[in-house]
Amino acid sequence: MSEQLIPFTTMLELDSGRLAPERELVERRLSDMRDLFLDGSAEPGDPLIYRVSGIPVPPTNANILSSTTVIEPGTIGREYFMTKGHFHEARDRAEVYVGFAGEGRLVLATEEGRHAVEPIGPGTVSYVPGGWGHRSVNVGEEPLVFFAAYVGDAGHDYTTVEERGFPVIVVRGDEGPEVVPNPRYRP
Ligand code: M6P
Ligand code: ZN
Repeated sequence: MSEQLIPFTTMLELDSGRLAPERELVERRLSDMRDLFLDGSAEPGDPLIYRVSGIPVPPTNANILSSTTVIEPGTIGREYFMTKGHFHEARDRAEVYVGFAGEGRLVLATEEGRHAVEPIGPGTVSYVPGGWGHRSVNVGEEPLVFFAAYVGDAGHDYTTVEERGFPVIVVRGDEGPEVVPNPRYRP
């Protein structure tokens, strides 16, 4: 056994997603992910899109990494605010998402081009199997708050998503959110 951890507890504020103590906070603004939105370069501002607050442990396959994510409400063009999205570097590593507040979608895709869209909201527990890239999208008017836990050595591969995109995107339609084919997807 490499490192013996001591048990610890973190308080999670369900509405805001805030963790106490806050150990590892990452903020993503539009400027960190402009090319991931269809109309990202046409948007003059640099809004805060989301925050990820992590509970760090040694990133080994014996540990479970976890974090809360808070995505602000809003759109870039018609496309809802979303996370960058990633595959796990270790492709077979799985993840669990638990929704707390707001209304969202979990967009998943395999490298073979299959896709799935699952709901995220208070009480949703979603399983992300190995091999499925994942991105979350806030389709509501309030912040979307969820918790995620994954195998510690999973790693984040952002390049595959930057280069190929997801097969579908989620946009604001006349009667609410619509899942439409991504015109820039490269199979
Ligand atoms: C969830 C988890 C994290 C991830 C975060 C934001 O909390 O899947 O591992 O970092 O969402 O997503 P991304 O890394 O794609 O920006
Ligand atoms: Zn993941």
